[in-house]
Amino acid sequence: MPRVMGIVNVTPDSFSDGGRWDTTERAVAHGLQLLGDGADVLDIGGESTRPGATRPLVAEELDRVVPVIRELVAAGASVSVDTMRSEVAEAALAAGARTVNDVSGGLADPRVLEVVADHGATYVAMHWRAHADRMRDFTDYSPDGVVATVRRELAERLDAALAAGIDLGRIVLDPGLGFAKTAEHNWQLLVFLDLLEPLGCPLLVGASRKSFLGSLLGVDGVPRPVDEREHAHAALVALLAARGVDCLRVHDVRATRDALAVAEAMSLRQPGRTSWVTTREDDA
Ligand code: PMM
Repeated sequence: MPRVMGIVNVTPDSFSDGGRWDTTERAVAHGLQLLGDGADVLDIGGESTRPGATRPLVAEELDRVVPVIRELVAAGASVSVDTMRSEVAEAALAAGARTVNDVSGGLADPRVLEVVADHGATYVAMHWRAHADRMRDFTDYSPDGVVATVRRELAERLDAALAAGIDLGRIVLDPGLGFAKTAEHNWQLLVFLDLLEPLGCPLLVGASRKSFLGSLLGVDGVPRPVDEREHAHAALVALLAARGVDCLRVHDVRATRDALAVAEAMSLRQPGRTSWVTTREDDA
């Protein structure tokens, strides 16, 4: 079953949960709650990547994430830092984070790759084309279409990560749902996710609360509000688990765990698996 990465956005302005966990105390409490709900990893971020968002100063981002990372590591969590900046990656790894989740795949600040390589950390490289204030201008995937183009552009980021000295076994790739993508692009990437498998890395998917779910569930062109998309997301989680996705980046860890329990119960009973054969006790 996929690993579950619980999201802790220490930001005032994330689209999904902006402002809810924007002090160290609140963010740590939320991280502990996600751990209790069954998160395998906590992803701590201090920059909103919501379409149209402006970037915080480096010092602001550091102030947001480093104290939270330190406390959650001390509490025994496996921590990832969601950053595109080498200074923040460096400080986060020094504070005990083990993974750098770089939504730009090394494009925003190529030095992130060297920092990750130097620390022997795990690297999540997401497909990305531009910062949040401009990404809506980069949704043209012609002539090859979104799946082939994302695959090619992710392969380039993989090559850059390997060239910087990051081990292949420590690289995770992510199609970057919602980042310079329309709703239709996101669905295409989900349907044809297997086409990214030949790149040879585990795949992470972040669909939680994203606007393509809001528009799917919307009525008369009015999207379903951000905090009412969880049932649809849970359905997607179960489908992705059945497809063998390696990691899911989610806000609601409990709902995700429930969906994974269903997926696992089904998969264990596939014909050919021994647990399909019931015992006397099972029948009782
Ligand atoms: N999405 C967001 C932020 N970070 N990281 C990865 N690897 N993949 C994603 O899809 C992703 C990400 C934006 O969502 P949020 O504002 O709810 O965190």
